Amino acid sequence: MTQVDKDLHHRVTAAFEQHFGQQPAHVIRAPGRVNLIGEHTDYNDGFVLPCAIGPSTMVAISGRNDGQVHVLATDFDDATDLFDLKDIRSSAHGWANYVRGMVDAVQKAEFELQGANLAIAGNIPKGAGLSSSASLEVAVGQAMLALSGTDIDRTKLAQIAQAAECDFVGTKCGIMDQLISAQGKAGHALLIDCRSLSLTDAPVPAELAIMIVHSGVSRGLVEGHYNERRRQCEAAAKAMGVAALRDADMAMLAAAKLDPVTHSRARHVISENQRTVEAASALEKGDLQRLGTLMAESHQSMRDDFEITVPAIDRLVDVLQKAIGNEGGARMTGGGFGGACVAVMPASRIPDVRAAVERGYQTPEGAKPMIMVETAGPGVRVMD
Ligand code: GAF
Repeated sequence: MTQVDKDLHHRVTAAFEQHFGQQPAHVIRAPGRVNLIGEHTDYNDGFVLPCAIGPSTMVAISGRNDGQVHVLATDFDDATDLFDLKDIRSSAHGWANYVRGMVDAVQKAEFELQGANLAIAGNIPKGAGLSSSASLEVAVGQAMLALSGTDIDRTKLAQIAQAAECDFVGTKCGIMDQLISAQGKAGHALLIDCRSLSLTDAPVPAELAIMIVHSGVSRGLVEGHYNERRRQCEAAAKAMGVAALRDADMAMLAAAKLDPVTHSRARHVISENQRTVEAASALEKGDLQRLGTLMAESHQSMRDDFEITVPAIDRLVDVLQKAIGNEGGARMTGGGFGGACVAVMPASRIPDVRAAVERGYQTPEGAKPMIMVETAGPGVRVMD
């Protein structure tokens, strides 16, 4: 266990013991993720290339025999929640809906659950676009199932977590975040085909660094923008007569009579799918120059065609790209409208790229940005 994991494990178990006056039966860890390339392609049945990262959400759990679920959220000022397994309704507290929604979705998938005490603690920066919510859903689902001694296929667990977010929370997300949190593999990114849900290993060599820089612009309430993008993509697919934009190509797009905005949205997705598949092969060949070009094109497409970047993010990506040169690349990562950028480069370049970012970029509040250097880590697991 890394020191960071040990600290988080200690924090969640200590909070559990203090609040519930007993020891947890299990502690579950589910990681956040960074997506190297392939943005807003997942809900278009396309391709993504994420990896799980070190920061995670941990859930400590023990059983109850009254059918109730009691929850302590250590990262929300020790806020608590309580609900009955037989009557799960939406809560006025945003964080609680990820827990309620996941428990509800697990039951709707016909798994038998028992009541539980849960304590939650995490170290994924919030609002950074690094999937703190998906990791919470996956950790809660795995914890509830571990308690009832039920084994679950990890892809199935991710599908249930996606359903929780779409149906209970109301963000019509794709499968990427939940699937990589569930299926992540140490030392690897995964090329995910979001139609077949097949996972192809994309090894990240040890001499390659993944740097994540938080722009300092928090991704606030972005469901509205996100759901709108999804609707536009579905409208484009329908107009072209295909099941999903995964099935469209540039010739079909050129022939289709789409309004300019819908056209641009579709162009992003069609081109991003091609870039993602090619990026996986550039990574495999160690062709950092090509990978960098594809990441730059991805960012440009998110900025101009999909319109999900913000000026601070564009500035940060510019600083990163200039510092890295042709030895790798940088782009915004995640759903957009704020959050973090991801950069890939030889590990030897970390000190000078870090210095260039600290010199060349300030958050909108005038602070130094948060910089994390990550290695690809494993997916969800029951720690004890
Ligand atoms: C968010 C969503 F949750 C993912 O499903 C994905 O669409 C991503 O935005 C954009 O690629 O993280």
